Formats: sequence, structure tokens, C-alpha cells
Amino acid sequence: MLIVRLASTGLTAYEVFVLLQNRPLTPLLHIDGHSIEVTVEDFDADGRPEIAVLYHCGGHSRGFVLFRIDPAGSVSRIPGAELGSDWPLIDWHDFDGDGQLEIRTRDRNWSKVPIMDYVEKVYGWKGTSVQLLSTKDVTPSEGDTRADP
Ligand SMILES: [Ca+2]
Ligand SMILES: [Ca+2]
Repeated sequence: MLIVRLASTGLTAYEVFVLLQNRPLTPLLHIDGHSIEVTVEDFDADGRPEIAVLYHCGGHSRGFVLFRIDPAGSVSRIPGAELGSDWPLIDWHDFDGDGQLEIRTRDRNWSKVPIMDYVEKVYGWKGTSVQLLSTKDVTPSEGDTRADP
């Protein structure tokens, strides 16, 4: 059994704890941010859950961290899966239909100012880590699926 517990430590800070069967409550992560979402899903389709932590860390910025739980019960960060976005879009979906979830981020493309375009990046699994799979420019008219800032 996996239980993830959140504790607010102030207006802009959270502590994430994990409780696995027959193990003590273990601190997982401290977040300086003003919102947090914790999701447990099998990102790499190996039959074991991963823990995804998504948070706002500024007016528009988001951060994302992904953890794996090994069969012995220890929890560790997945290499390459600490991501950020300066536009509030980080989400995940099986974009290529291979059964594994990919992670998408969208950042402002500051090289195009004053026209505000975005750079969308998709990350996915390569062995035991998460790596950048693709990058593309996105204009605001192309399916602007931004989340609330
Ligand atoms: Ca998994
Ligand atoms: Ca996929």
C-alpha cells in the first residue's frame, strides 16, 4: 500500500511524505510553491507506480518531480524528470500511443518577443531515465491548452 501525505508548512511551502506498508513515514520532498498536486501513476508501464509532484513556484512557473519506488520500498528521484515551465503547462499523456506516459512542458519563447510564442517539449522514457524526445514551436492559436496561471 502506498499513501502520500501532504503537510502545508506555511502559505508557500509544502512537505510531501510517503508511507509504504511496514515502513516508517518518510519525508520525500519540500516544495516552495503556492499550490501542489501529487499523483500516483505507472508512468513507464512497468506495473509499479511512480509518484508525480506538480507545483506552482511563481506567478506562472511550474515545477515537476517524478519518483520511483523500488521493490525494496526505497523511493528515489527519476533522473531527467525534474522539469520546469515558465508558462503554466506541464501535463502527461501517452502522446505516441506506446503505453507509456510522456511528459509535456510549455515555455514562453522569449526569442520571439514582442510576439509571444511557446516552446513545447515532450519527455519520455529511455531505459531508467526520462529524456527529451522532441521540441517544437507552438503559436498561441495552436491548441492553447494552458492551465490557470
Ligand atoms: Ca512504473
Ligand atoms: Ca507513450
